[in-house]
Amino acid sequence: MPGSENIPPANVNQPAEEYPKTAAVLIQSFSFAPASVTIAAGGEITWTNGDSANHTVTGDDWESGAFGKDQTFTKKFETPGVYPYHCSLHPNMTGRVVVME
Ligand SMILES: [Cu+2]
Repeated sequence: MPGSENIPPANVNQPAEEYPKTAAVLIQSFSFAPASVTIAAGGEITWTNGDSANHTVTGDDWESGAFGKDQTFTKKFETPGVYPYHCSLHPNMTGRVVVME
């Protein structure tokens, strides 16, 4: 078609990057913000504790351990799915990670 020779081949079949490979969650005022975060499979999430209180990021079979103010915890998610988590010190603090294909 006319003009198609001007489209770089690399852009023709390349899918749109729909989901980020990295995301950040801030722990502030005893809640996770945002409470739900979506990343691409193989991506990493970093939680930063903005509270003076210690918190944890605890999933079904993964656990950050308690960490304090301005400290971070980073986890890589390889498998698509929904990963609910909470703070083991304050069980009312909940969040989830959604990992897309
Ligand atoms: Cu907590």
